[in-house]
Amino acid sequence: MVELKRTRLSVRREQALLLGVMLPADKHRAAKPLAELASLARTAGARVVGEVVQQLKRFHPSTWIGRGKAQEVHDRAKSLDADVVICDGDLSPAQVRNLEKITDTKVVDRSELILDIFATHARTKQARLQVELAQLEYTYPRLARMWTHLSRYEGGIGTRGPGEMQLETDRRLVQRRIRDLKRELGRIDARRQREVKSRGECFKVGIVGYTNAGKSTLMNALTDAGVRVEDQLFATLDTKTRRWDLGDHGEALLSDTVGFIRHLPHHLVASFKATLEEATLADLLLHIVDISRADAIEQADAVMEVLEEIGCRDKRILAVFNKVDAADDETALHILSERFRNGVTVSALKKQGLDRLTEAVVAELQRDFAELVVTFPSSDGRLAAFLFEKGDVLERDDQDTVTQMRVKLHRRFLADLSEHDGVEVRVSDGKEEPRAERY
Ligand SMILES: Nc1nc2c(ncn2[C@@H]2O[C@H](COP(=O)(O)OP(=O)(O)OP(=O)(O)O)[C@@H](O)[C@H]2O)c(=O)[nH]1
Ligand SMILES: [Mg+2]
Repeated sequence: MVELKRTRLSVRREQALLLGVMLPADKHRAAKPLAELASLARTAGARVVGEVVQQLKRFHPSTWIGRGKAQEVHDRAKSLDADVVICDGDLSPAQVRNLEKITDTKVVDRSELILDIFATHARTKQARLQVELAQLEYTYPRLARMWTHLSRYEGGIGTRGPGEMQLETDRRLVQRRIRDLKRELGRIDARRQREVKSRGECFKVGIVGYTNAGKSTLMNALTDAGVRVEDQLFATLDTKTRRWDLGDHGEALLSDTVGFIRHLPHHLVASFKATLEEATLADLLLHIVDISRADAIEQADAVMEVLEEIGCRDKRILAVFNKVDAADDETALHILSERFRNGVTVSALKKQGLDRLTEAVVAELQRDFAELVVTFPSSDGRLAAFLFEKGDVLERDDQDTVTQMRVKLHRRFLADLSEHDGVEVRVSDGKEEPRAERY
C-alpha cells in the first residue's frame, strides 16, 4: 500500500510544478496551454516554479500522463524543489496514487485546486457551507488520512481504532456531516427564495460570465454596490443584489455572482446551485465577456455550457463585451458580435459604453410590457383600480356605461384581465423589435 502524500491539499506557499496534457482537441490553447492553471495556482497562493506539457492522443488510464513522462516529472520536481505537482485536469483517485508514487511528490488535480480557492475565498456562511459540502463529496474521500480533517466534528483522533474500523467511522461521519450540511443549506435556500419572491415585480437582471471577466467592476459601475474587485480568479463567491436606477424607466434589481470556468467541477456546480440560481432567476442575463483575452471565444462558450447545465438555456441573454480599453486585437470581438447579436461593447473600468448598455436593458425591460386599449363596463371599479395600481394609465375615456383606458401593463397581468366580465383588450403597439436572443 502506497503512503499517499495528500494529507492536506492546500497549496498555499508551496512550490508548484504545473503539469498539462495537450489532446488533439486542445490546439487552440497551444500558445499558452497552462496559463489558466498558472493563475489558478497563484490565486490559491502557490508559487509556480515550472511547467511540463505532454502531447497525447488520450490520457493514460493508470498514470494520466505517460509513464516515461511521469519519470521526467519526478526529476523536474526534485531539481526544482517542488512541493506539489498540479495537474490541469481531473484525475481518478488511482491516477493520483500512481502519479504520486512515480513522482514522489504530492499531486493535486484541477478540481481540487479550484475547491481550495473557493475554500479560501468563501466569506458568507452559505458559501462556506457550500464549499465544505463540495469538498466532503469530492476531496475528502481522496485524502490519505481523512480523519484528520474530520476531527473537528468528533472529539480527538486518538480515540479511534485503526484500519477498517477507522475507515467505517470516517465514512459514517462524512455521511452524517453531508446530511447536516444539505439540511442547513436547504434552510438557507428557502429563506433566500422567500427573499427573491418578496422582491416582487421589479425587473431582475443577473450578471454572469467567466471568472475575472469584470462582473463585479460592472456591478460597481452601475450601482454603488461596493463589491470587491480583484485581479484574481473567484474573487466573488456569493451573490449581491442592488437597485439599479434606470432613470425615467424606473429601476431594476442587478445581481452579481460567482464566476464560471471551463469544466467547473461538478460537485461545485451542485453545491453552488443555489448561489448560481440567484442570478439566473433573473428576467435577463448579462453575459460579460472579457474581449481583451485571446481565448475570449472559448471562455464565452464555457459560460454557455455552464448556463445550460444549470438550466438557463431559455433565458434572455444580452452579451456585454467588456475591457474594450485593453483589447488590441478585434478579431474576437468581430466573431463574438456575429454570434451574440445585440451585444454591447463596454469598459466597466473606464465607464465607457454604459449608457448604451442601459438603453439595451431598458429596451429589454420594455418588451415585457404591452400597450393596451382596455374597454370595460364603468361599473367595474375593481378593474379600474387594478389598472391604475399595476399599470401606467396613459389615457382615459369615460362614456355612459363603458370606460376605455390606454394603459402600459406588464404582460404577466394579461391573464388577470380576462377574468373580468365584459372586458375587451386590444394591443395598441404592434411593433416587434429585435430582442435579446434565447439560446
Ligand atoms: N482594462 C480593464 N480591466 C477591467 C475592466 N473591468 C474589470 N477589469 C479588471 O479585471 C479584473 C477582474 O475584475 P472583477 O470585477 O473582479 O471580475 P469578476 O468577473 O467579478 O471576477 P470574479 O468575481 O473573480 O469571478 C480586475 O483587475 C478589474 O480591475 C475593464 O473594462 N477594463
Ligand atoms: Mg466578482
